Amino acid sequence: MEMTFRWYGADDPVTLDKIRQIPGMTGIVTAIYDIPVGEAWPLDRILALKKTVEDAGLKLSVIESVPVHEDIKTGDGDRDRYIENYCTTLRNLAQAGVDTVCYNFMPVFDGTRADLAHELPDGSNALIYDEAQVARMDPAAGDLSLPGWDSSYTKDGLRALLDKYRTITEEDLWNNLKYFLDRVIRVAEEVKIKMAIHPDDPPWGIFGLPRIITSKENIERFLALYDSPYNGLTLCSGSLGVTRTNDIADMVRAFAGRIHFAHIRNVKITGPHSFEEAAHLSSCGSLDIVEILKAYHDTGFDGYIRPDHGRMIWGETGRPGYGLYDRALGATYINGIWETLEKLDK
Ligand code: DNO
Repeated sequence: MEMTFRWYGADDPVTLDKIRQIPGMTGIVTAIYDIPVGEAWPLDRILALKKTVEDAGLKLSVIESVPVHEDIKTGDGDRDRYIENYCTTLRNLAQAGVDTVCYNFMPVFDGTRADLAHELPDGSNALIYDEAQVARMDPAAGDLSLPGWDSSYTKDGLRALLDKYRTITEEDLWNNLKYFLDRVIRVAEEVKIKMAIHPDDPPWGIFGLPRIITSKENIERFLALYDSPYNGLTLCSGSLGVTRTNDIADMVRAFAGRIHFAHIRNVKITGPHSFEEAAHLSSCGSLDIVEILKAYHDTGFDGYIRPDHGRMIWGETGRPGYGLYDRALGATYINGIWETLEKLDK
């Protein structure tokens, strides 16, 4: 496996120089953030990003994410043009040496939380999802602040988009996903980019919007939509793991070969549809991180891995979930487990 860290670009208070000092850290996960969703990423912009990362002594390992335009998810409007642009982006990324791309197929909202800075008993702050709190939120009010969301919609634009989704069922979303995969994976195969869909976070419908990448069964269905190693997964333990019926270690074993990117995050389940994000250490949350890593190790995982969201600790401020300190602790914990598994194997 290759250890990586997410970096949000030149504005990220967590700089590449700091990331390089985390033991065992070699790869960067990032994106170009100022190109409107749906437009193709020019090769020179990608090469400039790669140079910035390499000048800092790191490798541009994964793009998270090349976002999918809503017309593709709703299956109307300009979807063919946006798919064409998506393919151009993949071709350009491949030319720059990128081999893994993460994306998601969540309607309108990406990872959704009730509170981005909930204070835990130890004084740290974490992202939490509380069913009752989310039920009181009005997405059309346009005041949602979410960890990984493109918030560039106007209020009217958002309302119109939410209206459009009223008639879109889960089956429609499956069909539109297949339409996308049939066109994009062909190109991914040609240019050798492993596509890695990120599961829905949380893995259930929110605000009346359908979500489909939510469970083992649905992931099996997803993989069968286009049966190719290039049609693969970002297996995010914290997204899927908030539902007790999702057994992450079992999925790692079942989907070996199709998982290209591993997100390691621990979560503490606090109710049927409620959870808090936790420190990576197994005993801090509901997931057995050693079991999960053992499953990756046993199945010969050789893709990219990254510590996922961290809490805000030691007075750090910055992008919720993406501070330096707790994620660096997470990386070190993962490296410790992995080193142990490697030695025990010999
Ligand atoms: C939030 C992240 C998501 C994720 C995308 C992948 O913190 O988990 O924004 O990067 O869904 O496309």
